[in-house]
Amino acid sequence: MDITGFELRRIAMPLVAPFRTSFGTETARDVLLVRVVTPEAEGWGECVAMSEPVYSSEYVDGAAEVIRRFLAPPLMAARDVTASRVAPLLAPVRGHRMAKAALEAAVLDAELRARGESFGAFLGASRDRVPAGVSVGIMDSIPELLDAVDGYLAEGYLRIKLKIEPGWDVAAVRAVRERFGDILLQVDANAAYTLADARTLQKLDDFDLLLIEQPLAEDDIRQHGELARLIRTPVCLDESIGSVEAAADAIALRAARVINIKPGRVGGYLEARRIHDLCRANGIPVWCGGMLETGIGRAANVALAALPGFTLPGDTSASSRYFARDVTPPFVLDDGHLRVPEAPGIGVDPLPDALAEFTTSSEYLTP
Ligand code: OSB
Ligand code: MG
Repeated sequence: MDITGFELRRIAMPLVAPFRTSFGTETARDVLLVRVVTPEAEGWGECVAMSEPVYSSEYVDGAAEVIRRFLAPPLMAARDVTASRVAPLLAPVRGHRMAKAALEAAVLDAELRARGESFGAFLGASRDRVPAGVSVGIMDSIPELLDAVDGYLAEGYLRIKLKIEPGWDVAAVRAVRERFGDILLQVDANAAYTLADARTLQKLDDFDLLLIEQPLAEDDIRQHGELARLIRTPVCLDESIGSVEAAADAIALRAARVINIKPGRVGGYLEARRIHDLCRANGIPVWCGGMLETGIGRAANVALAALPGFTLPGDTSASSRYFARDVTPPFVLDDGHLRVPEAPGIGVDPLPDALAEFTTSSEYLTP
């Protein structure tokens, strides 16, 4: 495919409730969408960078700028661009994986729409639906947390993930375990602890958690290995895994017994599949993380989560967990699961009215 142009569209999506993590509170999702135009088909990609560089070093304005100046031009100058050529063409630019992933996803969507193949079929999905977990933010009080978890369980979510930070950890986990009994339960610290907190984290051993996600800083892969020897709860890495090489290091250092795969964090769906394949060959379970995506990113994530190595429920919640109105037909929970789209490409089309309602800016890049 030759690329005619890229539309960069910014949308502002109000969240149904504030979402608090150890790095801050989100009340709206500020999203950069990429639409690639080619003579054969158009394709959509969602950039998962957040407004501020607090989950990782990327942020939305920076992603838009690096796409405009450094990433879109080489793709528009190249001939016969396919998704598999995007990462090699962009390799001279260091980092900026979320920006690169959005471009690769848009090109892959266009390529698959042009040949009538779905994301799931292309990636190697082995199921037509995936179990849904839900990520529950830090609350002002334990009663509020218990109400929130109660509501999600009543909706049918099959696994609960509690966000934790120093001061909101052992008591919150104990309260949820005591109230709801034998549910699938895990925690996510978003890098809020250090090895000096090992004694606190050991206290979580009593609660039969599926895993503790990213307790230590992004760069501390070796220290995660140390921590893993001090606690019984399996350590899962999120922020630390930016590539298949990082995943291989984490496995070799015994720093991760489980890996959270987010396509945006690792530079795209093709790298995400490589990490899945590596983990599967090494007996490391993986699950699909989330970044509060709209239906565009969610559609592709659900397809990825249907690969055979995704043996744990992901943060692939229904649209209603995030937004009163989504930009695609909403993803809904059915018996605790989301259906994998079967139509070509990501399998869903943005709704023009919804897109128009949330759009804050749009620009069209041409060669
Ligand atoms: O660490 O998994 C995370 C949301 C934004 C940034 C980082 C994370 C999260 C979540 C929510 O936990 C996942 C989701 O429901 O999309
Ligand atoms: Mg996480």
